[in-house]
Amino acid sequence: MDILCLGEPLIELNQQADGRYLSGIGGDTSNCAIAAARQGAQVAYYSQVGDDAFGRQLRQCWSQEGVDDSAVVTTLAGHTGLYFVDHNEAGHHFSYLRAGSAASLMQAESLPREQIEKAAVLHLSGISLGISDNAADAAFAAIELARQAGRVVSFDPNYRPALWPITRARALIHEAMARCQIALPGLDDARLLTGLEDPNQIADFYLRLGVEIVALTLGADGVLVATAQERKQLPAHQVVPLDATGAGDTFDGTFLAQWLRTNDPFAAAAYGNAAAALSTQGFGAVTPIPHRVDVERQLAKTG
Ligand code: KDG
Repeated sequence: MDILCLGEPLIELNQQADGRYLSGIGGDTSNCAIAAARQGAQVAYYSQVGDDAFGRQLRQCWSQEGVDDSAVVTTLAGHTGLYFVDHNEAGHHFSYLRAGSAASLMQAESLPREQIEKAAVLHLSGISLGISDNAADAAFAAIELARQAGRVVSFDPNYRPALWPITRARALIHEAMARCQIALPGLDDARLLTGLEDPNQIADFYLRLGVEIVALTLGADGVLVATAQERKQLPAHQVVPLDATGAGDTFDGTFLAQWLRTNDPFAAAAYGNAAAALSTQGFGAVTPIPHRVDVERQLAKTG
């Protein structure tokens, strides 16, 4: 197994230009898993879904995408979560119906220990730390298991203000990040969480926490990749975004898939940068995620 993603998947209702809502699936770590699978990586997902039509829809999608969901638990204790995406001049906006969801009830005791120990990379996000105390405990326990097995841990802060206050998010996200080797923050989140403005200072902040690779996505300014030895800023691909929902998750999944192939964080970031740009060209978190052939075509076109 190349990558195991852990987090909360959600059913997505994404508002179109005509006001109608298009149904799909989302959830940052599930988006990341699908993005990695579309590049040819072997990917598994861990979460909990409700014993309901939405839970079955998610499983169907993972199976179509080749994401191994054998460790995902179906529970009667909670429902599958749901979110709406609305769009205005400022970009996209999320509203959630997720309180008490199946995923928020996940427990450290039920983690798929064997899968965590076998996957080359464990990927998680700040959303799991924010949805409930027990999900946060489960996320920290998963990080510990991966570390003890000598695996790489990757983390995207994905700060969602609707879930929790910034002071609590800061404390937990920094604590988690200090246990990871790969940091995949977006600039807006990183600014809020670190209190720093300058991307280079933000990269230094995460390197000082102990992370080995930082890939800081900068939106229209591309991506800044930093290790202790080297750093580079890669320019953004020139696209007019239609819906940026899930672009960061696409970056995460495609970066990880390419990093595992090449062991080169700069090549992986160039690849993820192209994939994330392509993912903004359609509505929804998952449908527009590109496959390897599309990303390679985009890279060839832009040199
Ligand atoms: O990055 C996109 C995700 O945020 C979206 O799919 C929904 O996971 C989600 C969340 O909790 O915001």
